[in-house]
Amino acid sequence: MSVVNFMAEEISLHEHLGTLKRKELAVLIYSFSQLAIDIRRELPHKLRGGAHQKNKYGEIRKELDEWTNKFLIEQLGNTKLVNKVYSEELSEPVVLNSNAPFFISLDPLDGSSNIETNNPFGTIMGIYENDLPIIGTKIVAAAYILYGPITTLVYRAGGGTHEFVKHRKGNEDYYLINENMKLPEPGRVFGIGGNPLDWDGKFLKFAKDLFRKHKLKVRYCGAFVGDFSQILHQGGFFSYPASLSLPGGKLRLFFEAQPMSYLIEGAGGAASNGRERILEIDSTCVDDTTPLYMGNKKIVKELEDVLEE
Ligand code: AFP
Repeated sequence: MSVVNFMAEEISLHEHLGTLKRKELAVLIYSFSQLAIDIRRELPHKLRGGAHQKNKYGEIRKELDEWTNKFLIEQLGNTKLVNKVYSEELSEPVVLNSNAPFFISLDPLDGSSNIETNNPFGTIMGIYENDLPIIGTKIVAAAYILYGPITTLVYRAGGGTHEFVKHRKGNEDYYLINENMKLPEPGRVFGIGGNPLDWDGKFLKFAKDLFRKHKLKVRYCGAFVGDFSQILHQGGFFSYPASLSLPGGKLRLFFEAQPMSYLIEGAGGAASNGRERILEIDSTCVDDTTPLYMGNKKIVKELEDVLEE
């Protein structure tokens, strides 16, 4: 991984995106980064918002979920680059501009159950040139924002996976901190969602081996973006597995798994549903969920072998 000292050699997101051949893609990702700055500003005012109705997955929506969803869709419409938006929060897609080049999958506030406890959460966006549902290998770009103690943005648009930080007061740009990221080998941490008593025996044994054999330490924050960031920086394994009560997993294929799998592959990692690469799942329903196993290639391969036995 090439680590850039941003004090000595500042490369802004704007400059970095300027190297993309597809200028419209650069504008869309940059607009997304700017919307996240507005979202971040709103967080203190809406943190205590009460629960409203349920989303299509039966989960309670927070005030901030609703606001972020509405804000992002309206503002993405203003870019005139987005044809249709599919959001985790909406039952139906929203057509913004039927002549525009991009189709978007959006998880407006990933990890919103962390709002109350003031733990990290984020926003995930997948960018496509074709309407959804579509096989993940056709994804054109993906980006996420992590609203942690600092705001970071990770994007990939065909090449490597890069990380930026919004670090200067009064300056509305982000600056490169990690270019062409590579998952460290061997990995150091793992996080697994769900209830071990609800896991298949083979997966439970595999999880114990992450301690016993691979000597990984547990890190789980309950927001995919936060857990993903730990694996991206420290290497290891993240999973929200198939379980007895949720054989199809919990995480959403198009809103969470596909964009993040594209990002981890860009950093030399792998992502699987236990049998096949996430990016090769041929789904016909945009609301599908999937078991998800991602991280260092060797560990993901080992997991697939264990589940196949
Ligand atoms: P919410 O957005 O409803 O909090 O769900 C977040 C999420 O989809 C993903 O970000 C986490 O990895 C996972 O769910 C956490 O689930 P648990 O609360 O069951 O650990």
